[in-house]
Amino acid sequence: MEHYRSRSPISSSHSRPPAYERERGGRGRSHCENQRFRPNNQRQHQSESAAEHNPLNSRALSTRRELYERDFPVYKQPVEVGSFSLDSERRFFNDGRQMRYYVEPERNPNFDLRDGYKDRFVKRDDSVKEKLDHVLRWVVANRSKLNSRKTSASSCALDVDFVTWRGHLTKLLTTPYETKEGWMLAATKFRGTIYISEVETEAARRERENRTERHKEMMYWGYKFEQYTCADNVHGAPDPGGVVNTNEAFCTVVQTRLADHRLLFSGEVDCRDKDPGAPAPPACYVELKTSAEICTPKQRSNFHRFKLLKWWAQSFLPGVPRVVAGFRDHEGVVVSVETFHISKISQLIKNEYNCWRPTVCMNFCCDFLTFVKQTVTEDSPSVVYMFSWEPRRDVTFSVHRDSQFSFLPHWYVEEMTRRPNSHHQS
Ligand code: 0WD
Ligand code: CA
Repeated sequence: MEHYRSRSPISSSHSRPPAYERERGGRGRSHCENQRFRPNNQRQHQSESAAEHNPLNSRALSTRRELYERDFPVYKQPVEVGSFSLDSERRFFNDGRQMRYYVEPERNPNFDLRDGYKDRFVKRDDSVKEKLDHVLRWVVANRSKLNSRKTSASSCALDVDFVTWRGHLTKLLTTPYETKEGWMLAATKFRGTIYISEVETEAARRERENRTERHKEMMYWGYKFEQYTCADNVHGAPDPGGVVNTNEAFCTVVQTRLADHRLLFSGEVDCRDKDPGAPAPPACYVELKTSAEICTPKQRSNFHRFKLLKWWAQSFLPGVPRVVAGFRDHEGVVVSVETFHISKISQLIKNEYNCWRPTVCMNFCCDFLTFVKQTVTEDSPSVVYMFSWEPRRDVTFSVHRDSQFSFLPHWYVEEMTRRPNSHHQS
């Protein structure tokens, strides 16, 4: 099968820790300052392989890691352009009312994560597929912030190439290393912007419908840890006696650029630093995680190779600088708490044999988005290009017109088709 390669120049293959591009308009800036340290043989190999394939004829995209071992692509420092909240009944609010504040726990807190599972837990109905709806509601309410500044009369209604959830991008970043779960991503071009929304695979639906009682309870543990470490108010304290309701969410909306792809995406944020001197969002945000305690070298290695990959990808994308992890035993008791700085994770894993590399994740995502741009040519809200991937296969796509897969709601299409002036703001 053919594989697709980006036409972007492959400038060098040295590894360097991922960093955000801070300069404005830094697109043309060389990111090869350390070129003299670059191993030449790899560059040679990659240039040849890039020349062998004609991207314009590509119907599939390879996910083989070795194809993405090149220089780290430009990834601009993500900028928060807004936020929204979902309340206990999953209602949308164009504000930060669900923001929570991180309260640092003891190093060995003995939190009981099983507490309240039976009697103080309201679980979101995950058979309800919300698709991009909340993000689109935010776009409609904040349209003026996003309108193209240079060419207000251009065909591009929004000043971005892609709109999606952060979680979908996380899946793309981890794809070259994923061996178990495939994905389906639906893409629709509307007024020059491509919207990407996940579709649940058959395998994922079966998994969801056949979860064991133990698995369901363990899914609660992560939310319970949040309750032990978050306060609703800046001067407040956590309330472990309260109800855990997974309908509630605070989501950041960030804008950034990956190579020549302008991205707008939203991600759920667990909490923020409560210090008034903390940096502005997203740098003040804290991601909370739970994980099984690490007792053996094998467990440590698996933690580095699999868990830290997912944690890194999820937080690196929106520029969340740290993850606070609660390590729990088999009974769901948090025995220790540790902070991981996203910028230090690549150092932490560097001695791990055959481990993941941030540059592979970012280059694959970048090439996937290029592939999507080349494929998704028809600009119509009811046309869906379905990109599908299964482990050990290439990414392929199929086209669907006016099908069950169409995901841009009528209210969104109508609102965005109106002239900007006729838009009444609340
Ligand atoms: O319906 C779907 N297939 C999806 C819905 C897939 C992915 C996301 N979502 C929606 C949900 O409405 C959720 O509120 O996106 C929101 C979160 O978006 P995200 O930040 O892009 O998603 P992700 O990075 O995968 O997850 C962040 C957090 C999770 O925390 P952990 O620490 O476990 O990664 O969002 C929560 C969860 O707490 N979360 C969800 N909440 C409700 N429904 C879902 C979901 N399907 N997925 C993750
Ligand atoms: Ca979390």
